[in-house]
Amino acid sequence: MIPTITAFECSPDEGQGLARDMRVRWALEEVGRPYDVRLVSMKALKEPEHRARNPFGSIPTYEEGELTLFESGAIILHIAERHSGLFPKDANARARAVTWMFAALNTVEPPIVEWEMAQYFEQDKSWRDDHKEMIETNVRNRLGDLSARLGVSDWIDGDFSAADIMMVLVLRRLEGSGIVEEYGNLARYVARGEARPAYKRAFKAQLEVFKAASAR
Ligand code: GTB
Repeated sequence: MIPTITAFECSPDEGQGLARDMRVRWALEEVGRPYDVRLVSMKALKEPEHRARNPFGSIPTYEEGELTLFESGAIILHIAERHSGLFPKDANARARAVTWMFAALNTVEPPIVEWEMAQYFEQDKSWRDDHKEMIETNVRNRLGDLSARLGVSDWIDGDFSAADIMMVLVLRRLEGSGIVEEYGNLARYVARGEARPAYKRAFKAQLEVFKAASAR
């Protein structure tokens, strides 16, 4: 059965792959699974039909037969558990990959999201610079620790896994800030992820959506 995912009808990032449907697209491309996409407008996100898929009115969601999932982490976990290629076979290595998925979502992403929010909503605030300094320190603390752990490895824990999809895309949210580039191994890690054929297919697919929306 071909799953259906949801994505923005017109993504605010103009197709740069920063919205979270990119995580699901990349995972499905890695495991070689075709998928359908239901595009949702910002208004439709908050309507009952979409809230039945995701009570918080967000993308991405994932529908496969009777099953409907939301939360990008849960969706990637589901895909990785049901198809080979995204989790190691060894049980302990698999548990570590899951740990790194949680680390990406619960430890690395929160200060990055705060940084992003500050870019959008705090530009006109008198306390903007002080807050920005604090947020950037928090982001650098996380990236410094991550960089130290990654070292010279290609991927975060052994072979490429679902954890790398999550971590690379979380780091991509800092694009344009120059912060990731301060950590050469993290910048190369992101580039390594972006060079994967599955990533490129996923990126192209979501960019096409934006191009089609702009042409209308
Ligand atoms: N924890 C959930 C998950 O991981 O799935 C978070 C889901 C979420 O926040 N989704 C966002 C959304 O639907 C899209 S990805 N927002 C609309 C809403 O809630 O009303 C966040 C996002 C949006 C846009 C950009 N961008 O333009 O750069 C980047 C990231």
